[in-house]
Amino acid sequence: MPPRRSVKIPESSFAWIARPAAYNPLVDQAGSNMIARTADSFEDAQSRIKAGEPLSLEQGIRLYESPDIFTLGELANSVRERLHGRRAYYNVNLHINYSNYCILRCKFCSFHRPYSKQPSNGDDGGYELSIEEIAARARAAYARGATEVHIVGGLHPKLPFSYYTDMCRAIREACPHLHIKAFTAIEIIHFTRIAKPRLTISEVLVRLREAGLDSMPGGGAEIFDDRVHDEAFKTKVGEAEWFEVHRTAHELGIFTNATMLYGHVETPAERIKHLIKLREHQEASLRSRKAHFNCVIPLSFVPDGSALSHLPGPSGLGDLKTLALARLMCPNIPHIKAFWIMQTPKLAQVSLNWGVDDVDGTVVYYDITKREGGGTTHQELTVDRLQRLIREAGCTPTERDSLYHRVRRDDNTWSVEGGTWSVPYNPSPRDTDGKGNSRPIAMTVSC
Ligand code: V47
Repeated sequence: MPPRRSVKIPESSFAWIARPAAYNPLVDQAGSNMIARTADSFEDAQSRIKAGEPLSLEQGIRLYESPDIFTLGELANSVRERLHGRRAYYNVNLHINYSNYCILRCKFCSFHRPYSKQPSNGDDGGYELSIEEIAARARAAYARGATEVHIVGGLHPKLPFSYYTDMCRAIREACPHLHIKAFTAIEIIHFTRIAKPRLTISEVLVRLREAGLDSMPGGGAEIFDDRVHDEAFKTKVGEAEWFEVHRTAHELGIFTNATMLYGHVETPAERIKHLIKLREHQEASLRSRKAHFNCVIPLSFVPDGSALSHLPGPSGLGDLKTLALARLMCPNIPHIKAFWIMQTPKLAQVSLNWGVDDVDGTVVYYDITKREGGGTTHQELTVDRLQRLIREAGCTPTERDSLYHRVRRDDNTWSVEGGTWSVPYNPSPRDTDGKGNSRPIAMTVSC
């Protein structure tokens, strides 16, 4: 193993928006002879990272392929520390998946169910939640101190656009300060088509915002590549539409996130190209739009139950390298999130020293993948457990809201730093560990 080298980056090089005008990361094509042609690109990459300059495709590939994994981790960590010091973010949230009926058949997805005209009584594993049920779940989470509800679902063939606006309105009414982060770009395109009369992306977003939508999650991006698209999610709208939705949202001042689903049929070069496309979009948004991406979330493919279940999925080292590359390739996107539901709490914890600064949140219920929680939808990390994972990694647990403002908790109220209101809540019930120490009752994930 090569010796560990320490990488020091001056505090002042917070240059994550800067980029030389002549730089074009897509000029080079990924290919087998590229690594040989760029023997010195690893060293070049290090100096570019130190200078806060963006990396090329070939430099990204070189870093990914390098056996010097310690230097890769240290480089990614140096960027993370330049942006966030030793802070590691989490939030108190609730995920709601409103329906698993979907008109698409993405091969990586084990969540979707075909819709049948006959009432199924749930025998087909399909479901759709009523607005009342969704509002009740949001209300209960809000009463326990959640600051965010994250809502996504399948592309339902029958529900009208009003279902989605009514959903936002009902939550907004029941929970005035709960941040509603909802609907992937793919769902937004679906809404433009089901609305009667049809609406533009901008019209859909404006109506959702009027109904209470605050920001959008980053799902549905998968891998921006035609070959991968045709092989793994052919019927889904492609990269152009995904970016059009996010561009429109940013123009309207709606902040969004961006994902990358890795570890299925794509190559490392295709991952790095995906990250470069996110960086370029971000650059345009930072330059001329009202909002931008807040974070990149590399999602580790969970093969179980999908049409690609014969694939092994990413290894632990593959997870770490991909998270580190996300940090290094996208220095202009403030946060890199490891979603513990997919990377596992253990790996999310380790990744906090590999470029990651955010581990998402308490989640509570999650139906899209089921790795944790014994195969059930109840997949929850308590705040105590999130904080412990973060502290053990040598970081300072920092509760954030959905837009990365710090959240303050005093007695039984929470407020956002600099905000003008505070929200009362009742923390989750606690029991004792038999030695008189209190502990939260819900604890389904061991780590
Ligand atoms: O769009 C589907 C992916 C996404 C699988 O924005 C899978 O803060 C792994 O986007 N294995 C939904 N991934 C999740 C998502 C997300 C999660 C957490 C935070 C945020 C955020 C966004 O999950 C889907 C798809 O890309 N996905 N199936 C699977 N088998």
